[in-house]
Amino acid sequence: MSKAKSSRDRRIAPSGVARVTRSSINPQDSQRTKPTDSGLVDDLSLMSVSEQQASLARQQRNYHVQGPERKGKSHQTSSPSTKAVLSSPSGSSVPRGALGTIGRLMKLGRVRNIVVVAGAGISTASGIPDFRTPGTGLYANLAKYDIPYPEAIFNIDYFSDNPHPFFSLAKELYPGHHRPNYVHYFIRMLHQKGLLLRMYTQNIDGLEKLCGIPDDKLVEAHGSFATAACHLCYTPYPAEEAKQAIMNGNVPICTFCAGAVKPNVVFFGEDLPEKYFQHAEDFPKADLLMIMGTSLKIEPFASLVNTVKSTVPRLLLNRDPVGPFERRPLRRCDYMELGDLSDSVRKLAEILGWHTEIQDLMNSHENGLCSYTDPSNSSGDNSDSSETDSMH
Ligand code: CNA
Repeated sequence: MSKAKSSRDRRIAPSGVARVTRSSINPQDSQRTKPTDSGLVDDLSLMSVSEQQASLARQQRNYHVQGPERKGKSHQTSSPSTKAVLSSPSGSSVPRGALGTIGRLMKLGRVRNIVVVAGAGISTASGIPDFRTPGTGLYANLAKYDIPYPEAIFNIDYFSDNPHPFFSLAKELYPGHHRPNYVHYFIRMLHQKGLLLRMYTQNIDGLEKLCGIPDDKLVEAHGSFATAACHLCYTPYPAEEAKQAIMNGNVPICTFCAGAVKPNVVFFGEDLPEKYFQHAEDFPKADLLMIMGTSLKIEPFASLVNTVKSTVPRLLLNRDPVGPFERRPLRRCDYMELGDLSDSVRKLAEILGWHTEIQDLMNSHENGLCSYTDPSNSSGDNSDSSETDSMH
């Protein structure tokens, strides 16, 4: 396999905390549209008006904002009591904020090619710590691995000298101990609704495959435990044998060059899998980018989010603003919902009317019944593909 050079260097995060600056309604569109579609007018105008027009429209708007002002934290809260709600002239209220806007665009069929970009935060609800969350993240709990600095555990040169710290961590991360959570099943539902162009994940826990997202919809950008090879000469090694050795506290040794074998998880300084370069085709085609549970600190992955067209909505679902969402000005079509990811995803699912369907899918899949039938698929193929089932 040809491998391009990667640069998984840490990127210096820009300082400062960004607030969402949302554009508002286009008055001309508003006049053309029924009053009950006020939220919709607002949202669609975001796709077409310039910042100057939006600013003018803001001054002319008739709507009444209930609750706190729609700036800063009001976009970030997951508490219904402080959620901004717009009342239309007819008196009916529609959910506002990032999730309301994106949900309406999806319901209207304006979105057909969603690219999901994900990180360790989508798996914390499955009990797998992320890297950087203070207190619970792996970087805050590395004392037991006796390493000089946190990133050493994923540094290929350090591994060459001493593979034991990574193998200790690998014992915890190897797929098998954890189950996918609601967020994974939401992404699978995007696929089942025919909306998922591709999911790009940095995770190595295998939960995307385990929940039934098919291989051709998934790019595991930082590799996985599914295969193993010598870290020096790349000679493949049986993954199950590597796992057994690591679980028993041994170092699997390459039969060709006697180097240490490791699972094909991408370390700092290593090449990314060939599949990663599919991004050059996918991101220009995306009509919605969903960024979930990542600090966007690892390159080149982090910069992918800047390669969608500037008119394409980008939705960040995370605890805190990250990457381009830390900067001012934000893109006009940038949205973020800050807070617990499972809560945010569930709210979006409720707006879309998918919540029960996702729960049914999750329950049947997790109970091993696989009885869920995808309503969008008359052939009854429920995407519980053999590659997914084989991981159970
Ligand atoms: P990270 O740097 O730890 O960032 C995670 C982000 O998710 C942070 O911004 C958190 O605030 C946020 N977050 C965590 N939990 C939640 C939650 N419940 N709700 C909302 N936001 C939350 O991890 P990244 O993925 O950005 O870094 C990439 C690394 C992490 C990749 O190379 C992975 O291999 C590596 N990693 C993967 C796993 C896994 O596979 N599950 C676990 C730990 C680390």
